[in-house]
Amino acid sequence: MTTEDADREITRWASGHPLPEPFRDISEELSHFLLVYKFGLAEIGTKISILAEELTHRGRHNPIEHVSPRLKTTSSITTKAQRIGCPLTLDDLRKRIRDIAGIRIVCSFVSDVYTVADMLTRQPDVTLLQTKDYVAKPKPNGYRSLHLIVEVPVFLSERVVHVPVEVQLRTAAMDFWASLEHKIHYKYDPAVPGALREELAAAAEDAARLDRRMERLHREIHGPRRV
Ligand code: 0O2
Repeated sequence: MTTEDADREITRWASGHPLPEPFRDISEELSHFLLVYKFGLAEIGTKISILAEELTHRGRHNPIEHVSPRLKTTSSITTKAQRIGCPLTLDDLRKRIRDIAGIRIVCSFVSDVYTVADMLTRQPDVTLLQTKDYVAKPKPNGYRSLHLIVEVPVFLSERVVHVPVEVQLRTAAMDFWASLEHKIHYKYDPAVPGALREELAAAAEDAARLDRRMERLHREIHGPRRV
């Protein structure tokens, strides 16, 4: 979901569109709860745009291909809460579900994934809460991405809230694979046939090989990287 979609969702919830059962009586509170995550996303989105524009302006390699922010839908929040045994109260959701706001950053090369993660987490107002490095240690199905949970301060009219945002960093090849895998997974839910699973795992290896090759070519053309 993009931030424009998020705006629409928030308006929908605030205007009493049918919500999952536990949230029906608290739609106003819920829309405020979600608004804060939208602001957290905007903060991280701005930081990423600044990095990309500044690097381009300085004639340096811009490691960021594209960025897509998304806010979890209420039904996806509810499903996750039920799966992890989190009570459906806003306080519990706030504490236990830290990927309500998420932003995916697609980079050109594998080294860019780490460079951008480093540039972001070195900023003094960004607190790194968790790192899951599925690039160094891919999931058994072949999934690769660097996942960070970071917290940023959001300055409201009367208080400051610290908002967790899940940042997923990956290359274009990893993104291509993950998007196809997601569609296949969805189509065959719950069980992807074994042969297809194996082929997907092999395709993930092909994508990783392509990433290595492109990075090597890039270095040969431009010399050692200097972001
Ligand atoms: P959406 O639509 O992006 O919200 P969780 O699975 O969320 O309970 P955790 O520890 O938060 O547990 O998950 P993790 O490992 O950090 O990964 C969560 C997100 O990463 C997923 O979000 C996907 O976006 C992506 N992801 C993780 N594993 C895979 C995978 O095997 N294939 C693909 N295509 N994407 C993956 P959600 O919540 O599933 O969906």
